[in-house]
Amino acid sequence: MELLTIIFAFGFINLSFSWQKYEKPIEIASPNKDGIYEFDLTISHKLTMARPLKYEKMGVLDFDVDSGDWYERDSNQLAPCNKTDVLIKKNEESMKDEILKDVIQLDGLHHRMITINGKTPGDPIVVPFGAEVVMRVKNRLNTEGITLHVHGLDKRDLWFTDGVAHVQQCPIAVGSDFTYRFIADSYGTHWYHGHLASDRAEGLLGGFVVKDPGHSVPDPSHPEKRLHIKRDYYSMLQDFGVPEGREQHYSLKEGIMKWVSGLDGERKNTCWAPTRTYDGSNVGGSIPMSSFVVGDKGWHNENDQKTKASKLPLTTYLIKEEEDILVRFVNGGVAQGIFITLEGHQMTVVAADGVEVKPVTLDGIMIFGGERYDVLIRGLKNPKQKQYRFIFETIEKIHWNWGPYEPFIGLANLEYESDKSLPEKDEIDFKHSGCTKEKKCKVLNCPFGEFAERFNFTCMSAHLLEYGGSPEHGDEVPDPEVVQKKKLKNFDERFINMHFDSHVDGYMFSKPRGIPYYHEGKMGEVSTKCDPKKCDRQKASKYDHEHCDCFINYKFKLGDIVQLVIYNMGDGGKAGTGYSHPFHMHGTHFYVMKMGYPEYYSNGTIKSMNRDLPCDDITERCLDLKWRNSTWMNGTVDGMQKNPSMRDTVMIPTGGYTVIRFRADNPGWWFAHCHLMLHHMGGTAFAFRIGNHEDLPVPPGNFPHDCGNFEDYEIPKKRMMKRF
Ligand SMILES: [Cu+2]
Repeated sequence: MELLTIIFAFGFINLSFSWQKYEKPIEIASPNKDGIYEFDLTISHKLTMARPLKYEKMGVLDFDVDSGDWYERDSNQLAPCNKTDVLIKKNEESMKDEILKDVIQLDGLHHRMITINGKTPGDPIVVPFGAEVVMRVKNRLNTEGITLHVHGLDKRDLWFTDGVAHVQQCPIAVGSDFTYRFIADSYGTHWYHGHLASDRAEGLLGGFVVKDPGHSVPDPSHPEKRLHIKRDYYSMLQDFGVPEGREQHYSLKEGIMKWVSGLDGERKNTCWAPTRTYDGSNVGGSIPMSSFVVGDKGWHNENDQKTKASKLPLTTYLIKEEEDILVRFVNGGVAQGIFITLEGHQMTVVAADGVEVKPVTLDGIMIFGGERYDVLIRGLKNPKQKQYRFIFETIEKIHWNWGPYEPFIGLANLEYESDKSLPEKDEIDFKHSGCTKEKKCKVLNCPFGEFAERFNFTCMSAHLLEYGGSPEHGDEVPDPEVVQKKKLKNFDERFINMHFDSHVDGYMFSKPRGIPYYHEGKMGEVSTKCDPKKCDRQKASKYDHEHCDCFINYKFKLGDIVQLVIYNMGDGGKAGTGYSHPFHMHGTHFYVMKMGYPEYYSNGTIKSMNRDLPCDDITERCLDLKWRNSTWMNGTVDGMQKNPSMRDTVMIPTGGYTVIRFRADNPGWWFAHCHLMLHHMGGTAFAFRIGNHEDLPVPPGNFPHDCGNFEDYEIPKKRMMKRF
């Protein structure tokens, strides 16, 4: 009986431990007898760095770096105060794994996290293409409503299963269950996460991969050949903040973000200030970090990572000499762009946001919130050390006061399984000494055009990635009509300004109080209309929540080719500030046609906004711009990628723009937003509807219709009388 309960609780995910020394490659799940892939996801709070004891108590753990021992605090409330550290186990590997099996490490400190079946991140869900998937979400939190969105699936004809709170469904109430049933309709590396406020920052996230048993990737050294990868790893990356998710939001809202002291971790007594990236614009550095978390492991002490990495319980991927492994990187974090390098190895990107690209071999990759890169790593013939380190850096480079700034770092291990005895090394090449003036290192996806001359790196813009067909996908090529450079029919061209923090076109998105689908024709009852007569978009909107918070929504005609020019220019910090925004669209993949950058000074910082759009006075808000060169209108922009990659998330460079295209062929109510959590929560978001109301797939009859207001009512006379 007990065994049955356990199997039921975990659905068809393989039973696996939370804490394990080595990462396990992903495995395709098994369907039930009807061929359906079912997953039960019980969502509850759980403490990190603790293990369950009897009677629902937790044994609170600490890890001692120098001895490599794990200690447990005495859980007896009546025990003397000084008796807090009990050595639970010496460094004996097998016993340690057993004791730690239920532990969530994260940054090695004690946090209460939202967990999925007792883990965060949740176990990767891996299903074949076209699988019918059921995710039964059981909200067992005490006070919070939640939803789940699978980031990367198009949810074709199933818009109401996409999980955006208040746009597609009501939040799942405390104590309730909600079943998502859908088709795995996009190949590749994806993830699921909560889509209500800060829930994803507090642990509500996990992997989602669509791959077939015969999955293969292109062989970078033989273009005609395909590789079948044995060890296929999922790697969720997070910038784990010192303050928890909701605190980050309230601190911004309340204007207390300049924490000076009183925080956890090594930066406790340092005066923290915002930071800038290589081009002088802001980066996600508005929140002090405790640790990068890779999978479920990180470490809160940056100095320990710099000096004694081999002693730390870090995420470790195994590789053999000359073995090809795949690492599927996902930036599931809240704010930071992450610069990934790997000591002694190059990385070949074979897919972006799950879609195969022509392989590109690189020395570094920058990955932003919501993005995914599948990276092929070839084991060395003669490794010189046991562990090589993945180095994860923030892209912070300049202090707010324009002085130099050292990026925050985190690590994971690539460990050789070798017959030779290889030395362990704690000297890590944080300076990237392999990159020199003469032989600069190539980095994909900078949020700026190029590194300044003094850096030994060069940038490859994300729009230069090319679509790569693959046999298992039927070797399809990009929809030739959509990507043409010519005056197009049924072509819908929009210009959207996402420059100022938390805004879209001068408004701030506020969610409706009812589900739009059920309020067709009377949205005014449950939402605030965006009205340029009420909201002074040119000036006041930044702080005018009364008039500028509204339900921003765009309508696209079913079947049209849509081109969005999302630009990031104008006042709101002027040149040299502003944010590069990772822009994510639900319901459709899009082609990345072009990225335009600003002009830079020779020191790399922004000199002036890109000139393709007429934002010449940076004290202006530069709303409602169109191409300076009118011959670029209606589909003929110069410099577009001919064989563009297909993404669902893309960076909008500060001072520049990104052109994307898609065919509006998936009718539904959808959502698009900046994937920086604070920008999303602040209002850099819009809803959009593809098709007319009548074109939309109708949700099942018992789909919860509304989460709207309960209006006042009159107490019937009779009942009032009874009181006397
Ligand atoms: Cu943003």
